[in-house]
Amino acid sequence: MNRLIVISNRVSAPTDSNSGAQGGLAVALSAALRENGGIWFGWSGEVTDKFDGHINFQRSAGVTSATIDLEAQDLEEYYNGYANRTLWPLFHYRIDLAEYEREFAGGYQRVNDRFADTVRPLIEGDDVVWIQDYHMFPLGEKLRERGCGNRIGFFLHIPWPPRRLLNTLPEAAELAKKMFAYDVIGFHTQEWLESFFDFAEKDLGATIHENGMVELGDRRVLALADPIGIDAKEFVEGANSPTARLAFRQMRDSAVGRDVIIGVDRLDYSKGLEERFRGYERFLDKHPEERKEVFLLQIAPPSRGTVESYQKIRSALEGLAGKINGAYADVDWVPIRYVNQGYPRDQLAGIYRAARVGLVTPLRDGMNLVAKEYVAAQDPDDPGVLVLSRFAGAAAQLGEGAVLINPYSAEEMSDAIVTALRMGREERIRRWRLMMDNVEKEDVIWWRKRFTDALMEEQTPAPLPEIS
Ligand code: GDG
Repeated sequence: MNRLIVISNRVSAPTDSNSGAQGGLAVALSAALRENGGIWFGWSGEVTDKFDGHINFQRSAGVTSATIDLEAQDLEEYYNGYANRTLWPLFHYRIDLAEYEREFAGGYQRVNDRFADTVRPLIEGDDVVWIQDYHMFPLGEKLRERGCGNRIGFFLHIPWPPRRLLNTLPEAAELAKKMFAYDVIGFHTQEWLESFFDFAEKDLGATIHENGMVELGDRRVLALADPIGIDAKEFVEGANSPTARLAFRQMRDSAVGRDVIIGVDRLDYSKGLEERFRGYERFLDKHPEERKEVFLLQIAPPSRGTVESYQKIRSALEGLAGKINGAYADVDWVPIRYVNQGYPRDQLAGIYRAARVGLVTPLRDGMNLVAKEYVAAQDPDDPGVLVLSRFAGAAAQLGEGAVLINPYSAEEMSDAIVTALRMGREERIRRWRLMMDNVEKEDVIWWRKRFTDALMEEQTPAPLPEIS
């Protein structure tokens, strides 16, 4: 069996202190590393005065991780800069927020060189390399330049934007050409895959073959749609754990008979939180009879707080929540409970289960795992309703069971909340079953296998089923 070398910006391999607290992606990749052997390589999270290429190896729970420290300037230009101020907004269709600075692009290349220099000697014989996400687009090419002839795959966890948007990036064509250094590239949905095909064909002159093979000059890459899932089994167990049961009871007690509408998102402008608050405000305005019967619990742990656009969205949301609460609250009721902190996974599962409505309304999202976690946490005999943005990758799999909305429309959001609150138990169970079947079948292990099978066996995966 081939060893697997996973490379990502941060390493979330299991450690003695985080076991049980890893997310689905980390669980799936750790399981693959345990089965195949290999290494998870990435940035340590630590800053050093002078980069020296030193690798810190650790082995825990059957997984070896290898990490490097980076310089403060690296992080400013590569991570806060190119990754989070250039690529993240652009790939989420926010060219108004995207910053195109040469030093960001330079720092991004430099850090990818540092990754390539340090990881290259660790790659042996027939190891298979799997690179994760937008921090590392050029890494495959840089490994090739250093003589790496191994199979290399790349998975993009965020959308691939339409070509007319991508072309606002000065080095768009160079960036896209780097995808041809890989053997297999994966996207969450058919839509992102087709956006890539479109760019490859129209802007690079590549040829797209029926089976997903894309040819540019003498390079060929297999491009596929491979939607990520959650560890459904583990999540269902978590939702039935003593911690989750306690969180469920406490939530229901504090709701005093009111329906809970839940939102859980990293505090990020792509998640559509402002639009969600405005949609909820519209609902309160149009349905006075529902006021005091419900409240919105929005959990939004801050992220990327050193980037200005994240500071802005944070203060905009504080203002908006304050305004809505000020306008509608009464002595015995507050319409929005807005919480800027994270909770342990099992506790979160109990809170999801206590909520009658899951509001997942990103303006654009590669997949969105919260939607799947909300579904997995429900009580099969009395499940809640998922209200889901049609612009989340998850809509392609959960669209038949969820109430789909356009998150830009406060009217649609308001109507969907009413539909969800008034939905009868039978209809809720019917819709939940449709979604849960998918969450269980296309879980994170399925996702990982679909990709690594293609990468290791050069096998083209079956096309995704069409969902009307
Ligand atoms: C990127 C893509 C894609 C959130 N609050 C708490 C908490 N979370 C966890 C959720 C979920 C994860 O964070 C968020 O995952 P998402 O998929 O929703 O979003 P991104 O972070 O933007 O992830 C996305 C994903 O990559 C995977 O490919 O789906 O489209 O943008 O697991 O549960 N976890 C805990 N406490 C919290 O308060 N424990």
